Order: sequence, then C-alpha cells, then structure tokens
Amino acid sequence: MRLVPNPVLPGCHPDPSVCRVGEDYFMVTSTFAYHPGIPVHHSRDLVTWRLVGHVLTGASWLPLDGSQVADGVWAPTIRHHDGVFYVVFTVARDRQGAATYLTTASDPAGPWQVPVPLEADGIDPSLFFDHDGRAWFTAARDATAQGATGPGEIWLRELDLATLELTGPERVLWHGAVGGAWVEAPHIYERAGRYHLVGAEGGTERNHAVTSATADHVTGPYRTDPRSPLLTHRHLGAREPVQNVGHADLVETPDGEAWALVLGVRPVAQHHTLGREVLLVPVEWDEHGPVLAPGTGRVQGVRPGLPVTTDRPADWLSLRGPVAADVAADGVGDAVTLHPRPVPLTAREVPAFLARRQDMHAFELDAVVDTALIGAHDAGVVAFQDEATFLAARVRRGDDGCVVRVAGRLNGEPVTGPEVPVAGDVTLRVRSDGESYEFTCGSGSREHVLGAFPHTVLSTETAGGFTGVLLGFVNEAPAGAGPLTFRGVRYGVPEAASDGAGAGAHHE
Ligand code: 6LW
Repeated sequence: MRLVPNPVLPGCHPDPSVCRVGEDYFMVTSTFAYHPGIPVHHSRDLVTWRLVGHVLTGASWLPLDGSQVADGVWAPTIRHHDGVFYVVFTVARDRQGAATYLTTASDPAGPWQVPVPLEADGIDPSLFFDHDGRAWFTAARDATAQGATGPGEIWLRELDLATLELTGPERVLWHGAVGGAWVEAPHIYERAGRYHLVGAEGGTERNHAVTSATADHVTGPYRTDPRSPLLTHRHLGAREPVQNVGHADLVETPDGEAWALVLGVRPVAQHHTLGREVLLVPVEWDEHGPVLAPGTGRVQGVRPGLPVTTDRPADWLSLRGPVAADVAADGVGDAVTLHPRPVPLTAREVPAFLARRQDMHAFELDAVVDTALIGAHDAGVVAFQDEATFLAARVRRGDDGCVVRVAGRLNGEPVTGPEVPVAGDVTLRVRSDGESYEFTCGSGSREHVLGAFPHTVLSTETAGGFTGVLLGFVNEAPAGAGPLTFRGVRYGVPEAASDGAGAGAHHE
C-alpha cells in the first residue's frame, strides 16, 4: 500500500466527503460562515487536489448574516448518481443544525442549483444510492428514542429522486458504538450485500474516532461493529503529530483499492491554528468490514510543520456574504483590491474582509500599501480565527499622518499595540514560525516589529469553535472612502526572519 504525504489538503478543510466518477475524484468540505461556500476539489490520485469551484456562490448562496464564524455550512456530502452530482449539507446556528439543504449539478465545478431545503433535522446529512436505484438520506441528531444507548442517533429516510423530497417512514438506525459519545457524520456503504454505517464519535476533539455498524438491509437493524473504533488517535498521546482523527468518507479507486479521507489536526504545543485538515488513509475490506490503516491503525506520512502543497489557485474567502473585491497577479505577487465597508470584524455582518486559509505552520504573508491613499480607512493584514479572536497590522490616518499598529481581539478583549508613524509605501507583514505570530511594517530595508504573540492565542483550543486561522486583508471604512489595493501580495514559507528592530507589542 503506497505511503501518502499527509495532510493531502492542508488548512481548514473539515468534514471531507468524496466521490469518484471514472478516473476523477471530487471532494467537498465545510466552510461555516465563509463565502463562497463548499469548495469542490478535484484529484486523479487522491493525493494532489485542485480547487475547481464552489457549490454555494452567487444565486446559490444562502445569506448567513448574524452567524458566528463557526456556524453556517457544516459537513457537506457529495455523491454521484446517474450523471448527476448531489450535495447535501447542514446550515447551523448557535452550534445547532438549523436547516438541511440539497443541491445538484451536472458538472461539480458548477454551476450548482439553488439549494432546496429538506424536511430533515440534525446535522451531517449523507446520501446512499443502492443497487436498486433507491436513494437513502441519513443524518445525526439528538437521540429521540426512549432507552437510547447514546446521546445522539443516526436516522434514515428515503429520498425521492424525482421530487428531491424525503419520503416514507423515518427509521432510527443506531446510537453509536461508544456509549456516551455523540454519534455523527454517518455514511452508508454496501459491500457484498451487507450495509456498513460508518460514523464519528467523541466529538471533533482529542477523543474523535471512526466507528461503525453493519446490517443486512439498508434500513437495518444495524449492529455495532465490535471492532469499533475503526480509527482513532485518542490513545496515542500528546506527542502524536496528528490529533482529533475522525469523520471518515470512504472511496474506491478504479482498480478496486479502497481509501478513506478523514479529518485531523496538527497541533504545536497542544494548540492547533490550521484548523481540521484532510488526511488520506488506506483501507482494506475483510469479512467484517472496512479496515482503516491496516497494520498500523494510525494516519501515516505526516510531516509536522513541513509545508505541503498549498491551495492553488488560492481560495479567497469573505465572511457571511460576497464583498466587492478583486485579486489579480501584479508581477510581484497578487494585487488584492478591497472596497471598504463600515463593518468591524467583531460584527456578525459582512465586513470588508478577504482571506485565505493558513495552511502551513511557518509562513509569511506580506503586502504593500500606499499610505497616500489612506483617508478614513483602517486597513491592513489580518490573522483571523473568529469574531472574538483576530490580530492585524492596520494602518490609519492620525492627526500627524498615517500610523500603523497591531489591533485586534483576543478572547473578545481589544488588543492595541503602540503606533508607528509611516509614509509612502509601507510593507505590512504577518509571519509565523509555528509557535508565534509576528506583525511588522517596513519601508525599504527597514522592518519594524509591531507585535509578537504566542500562536496559542489564535488557536482553536483557545478560541473554541472548530475553524482555523485565515490570513488576509481588512478595509474598514465608510463606503465613500474608496477601495484600497494591497500590492505584491506574497504568501509562502518565511524568508530570512526580521532583524527584530523596534520593540512593539508583546503578549506573553
Ligand atoms: C460537523 C460535525 C462536527 O458537522 O463538527 O464535531 C461539525 N463534529 O461532524 C462542523 O464541522
């Protein structure tokens, strides 16, 4: 079985789901309150993935005003049947499943139909197309049945492919394998006439695990697979480079090899900033069912900290809805033009914010701003976890000209660093060595450190929620203030570290 370099899709791409059509694999992942929603990645080898489109854009977008960053679009499933691609997904509010939608497309790169609501509660919807052409919908929700053996349950109902509505009786299939843990992320697979219901338990934290149940009929009764958990890292200790492993979707290659995409995190000092990433695990089917990571029982090929392939093309995201922005190559890097909005990053509205996922521990993001264009703007580069957890190097016009400083929120509390006067073109930079975030501004060869913070302050363990850090730009100002262009935007592995001139804000 070939050893694969993991993660195969770095950065905040949780809850992977995959399907194959011929030689082509298509993967979808969660995007929460970010726009455009549900990226579609394509691959021919399950290792190298390329962004080919999004499911939720333009007309198919679902307004998410008022949502927390970690609310929004959760755990989509993609399946293909009879020439049609199907995606079902949850829209969450206040960390609860609020609605379930289904959309279709003939080309996974889009356009996708405007999503239709399904009469379904819970989260983590999935679809299974049986040999007899019948389609089945499953999802996870709080247990409803008396005497349930777990707080959560997986339920099933038939999907009428003509009307795209759920039909027939609801059936509760399973309450999970690990008593006491919430079962979620169900997917059904049929193999040799048996039905395998694979789920996730333990929550998406350290105790995350892949579990399973089997049945002779798609509608059950399902019996817990005694081999559960089929995959987990919860017993491997804190030194294991990958943690929180779980939430699997299985796929078969054209020549019958089986693989699973799962999520996991790569913490540094027990804190992760890259969000839940996508990892690839070999699978073998035996008489009992799928064997994930045969012979090792763990995710392999993880190279902690080493940059792996990054999103190409960059997946620039805004929050809760589209923003007026443009990204174009400018010979040095990208020119990111962002029209202002009078909306702070703390608000649950649509701020003038455009960012991409941090997908390597050590990185550098920098851009040049012409301060002569700064009027009522408060703009700059930002490292953003959520509306209560972000840090930015921001330039604004003071009484005696423009100044730059670190400004943001940690645990919801305002953070502001000392102001540094600047003029002309100024380079704004955020970099990390994986253990700290450093914000600097520079002109010419001089670089001034505005502030440095331990990575833990922007981590998911500190912020809560289950997203990751995004890196990009903010342009807060009245609409009339005019767009700002961040020139020569470069994102990549760090060049030589700064010369450390100037003692800016430090957060111990
Ligand atoms: C997803 C669920 C989960 O729906 O987190 O913790 C949710 N587990 O499977 C959002 O990623």
